[in-house]
Amino acid sequence: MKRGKVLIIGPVGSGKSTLAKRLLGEEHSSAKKTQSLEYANWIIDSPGEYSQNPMYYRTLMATALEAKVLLIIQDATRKDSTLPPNFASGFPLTPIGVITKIDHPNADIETATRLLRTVLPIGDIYFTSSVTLAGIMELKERILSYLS
Ligand SMILES: Nc1nc2c(ncn2[C@@H]2O[C@H](COP(=O)(O)OP(=O)(O)OP(=O)(O)O)[C@@H](O)[C@H]2O)c(=O)[nH]1
Ligand SMILES: [Mg+2]
Repeated sequence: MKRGKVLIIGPVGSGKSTLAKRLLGEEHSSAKKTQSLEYANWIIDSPGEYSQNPMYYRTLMATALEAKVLLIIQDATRKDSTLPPNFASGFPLTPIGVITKIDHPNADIETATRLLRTVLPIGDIYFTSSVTLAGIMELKERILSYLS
């Protein structure tokens, strides 16, 4: 059976592509800047600009038609959220929140959770590090349970 896909959104540099690699089992490789939608196996990775400029929201919406799950990324080191309140509910997908870079010395998980909750009022939030791999397996299992 053909598997559904997960669409990953979030601002520039928030760790989307690195997370995508970890989810696909690449434990050490690092990511180059994402210039366009990138399809790899069951993941659709988006450039951070698409989550920072409303001009691209239509593209994200159209791409969502190919996906089943929406992964919304909040960088634990950021003090702002680039997406509008309740953005997740505009997508006909199962949303999952992910707070990345929890290993980082500047990570502020409480603030990140509060920011992510404005975009995703309900739904699971996972806490991950692409450095220590914390939370990656749990997140992967949850995503795959929705995609199969
Ligand atoms: N400390 C730490 N750094 C991370 C983590 N994940 C990603 N990074 C770093 O964050 C930077 C940006 O990572 P990317 O995965 O390219 O970010 P992105 O969201 O794909 O960025 P765009 O493609 O520009 O939208 C890189 O320098 C990564 O090494 C993490 O879990 N912990
Ligand atoms: Mg990227």
